[in-house]
Amino acid sequence: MTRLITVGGAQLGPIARAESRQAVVRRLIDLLIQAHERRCDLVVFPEIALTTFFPRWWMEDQDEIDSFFEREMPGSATRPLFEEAIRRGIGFCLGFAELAREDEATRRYNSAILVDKAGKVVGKYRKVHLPGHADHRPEMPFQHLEKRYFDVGNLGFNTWRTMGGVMGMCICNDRRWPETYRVMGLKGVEVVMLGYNTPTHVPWMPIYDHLNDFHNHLCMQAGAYQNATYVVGVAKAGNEEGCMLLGGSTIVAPSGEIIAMTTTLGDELITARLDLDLCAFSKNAIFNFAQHRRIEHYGLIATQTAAIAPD
Ligand code: CDT
Repeated sequence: MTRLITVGGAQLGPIARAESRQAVVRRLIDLLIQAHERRCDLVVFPEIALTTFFPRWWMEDQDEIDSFFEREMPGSATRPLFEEAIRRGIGFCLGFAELAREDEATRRYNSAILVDKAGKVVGKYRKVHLPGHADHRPEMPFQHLEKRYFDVGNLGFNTWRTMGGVMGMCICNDRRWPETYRVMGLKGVEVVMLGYNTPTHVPWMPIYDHLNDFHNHLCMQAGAYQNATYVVGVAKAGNEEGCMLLGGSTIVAPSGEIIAMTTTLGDELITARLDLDLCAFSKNAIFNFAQHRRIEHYGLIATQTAAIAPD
């Protein structure tokens, strides 16, 4: 029997710094309702989907910083989203800034959760690759202070068997690293879900500005193809508080082909019907380890890797 699921990518336009959680959640619910009307089983929201992308500002007041973080999920502002999703029987993946208590210490993560059709949080991911800088750069038109505000994710790259498939998550900059997909690929992933906030201009490294769209799609298409998985990459897009954010949210098939893509820089839903058996086909044919990569090759690769490893 063919395993088919329908997924949505719910791109968000800009979120103003002053926009309330309640107003943002209403936008998310609107997109979720559209996704339900288009028969989605699951909808993917962007990275830090509940507030503006606050790491662009240097802040020193801890209360101000913490006002961008969620202490519980769902909390009072996000509960309506969970309730609407349960009512409609639709799962979702949501990126947010997480404030957690671990070993009696406060930690802050750039996180995403996977919520099943019954409203249960079945998976959590905390961003591993935190881009930008930790020092104050007031001369820049905007900053990217993820290294200042977040701890490095401590949950690894996992997969979850839920909603008819093997699901995985990563966040924004993670998508540029082949290991991200590889680790999930080795755990059988069939749908990688990720959100991003990607400035179209990086003030301290403008050399690749003109290639932003290309690199965005290049890494997701390569990750999908080489690991025989679908990838759903969803942007927060448009001019957010003077910082232009890339759009181009896409759904990529295991063939590496883009099968859906947004055409605006605003709130916009894309959908695609995924045939998860296509993943199984590629994993068992083109990328079949047992058939195509004999064990002595691992020894060779290990030797070469050891030879170039730094001291
Ligand atoms: N949010 C995020 O990870 N953005 C980065 C761009 C950072 S520019 C310093 C990305 O890789 O898209």
